[in-house]
Amino acid sequence: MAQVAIVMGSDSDMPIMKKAADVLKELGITFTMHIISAHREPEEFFSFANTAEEKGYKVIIAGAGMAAHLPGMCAAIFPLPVIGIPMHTTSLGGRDSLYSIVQMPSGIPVATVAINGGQNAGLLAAKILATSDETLLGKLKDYSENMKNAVIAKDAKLQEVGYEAY
Ligand code: RP5
Repeated sequence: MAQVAIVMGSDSDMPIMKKAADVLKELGITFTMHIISAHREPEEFFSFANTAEEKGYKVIIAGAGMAAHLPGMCAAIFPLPVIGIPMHTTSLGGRDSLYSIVQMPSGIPVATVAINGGQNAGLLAAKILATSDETLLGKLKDYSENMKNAVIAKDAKLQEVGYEAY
């Protein structure tokens, strides 16, 4: 039984959704990944959303672009947290996706990350699961520590070689 469902409106979203999957994999969180279009195949979408709770998912990560209704419609049906990832678009720079996902009506929240924010979506899902999982919480603390050390190492290199050689 997977903990997280990752869904996206099109295979063109995959490069961003893969970042969420990579984080979950790194942290040992089980997940499934599906291409499900709320617009192009509504029956398949409703079948997924209506059965997501009984399948045991604790969080859904949903990414979509343009008139991006997939995350909001997941949140309308699935009773647990939904994280939305707005895709960058060529016509409107992803503002269309962002506004579609973030401007949910009262009562139906979607935790919206940045445009193309696949990594943060994965981390946010992990943090939600870590509220009841001490081992996962420890892994998240290690993840943050590693990030901090990477920045410190970059600064040390800058000081050593100077900005022109960096
Ligand atoms: C949305 O339409 C998808 O999430 C995708 O971001 C966007 C464009 O889809 P394609 O035309 O690339 O399949 O449903």
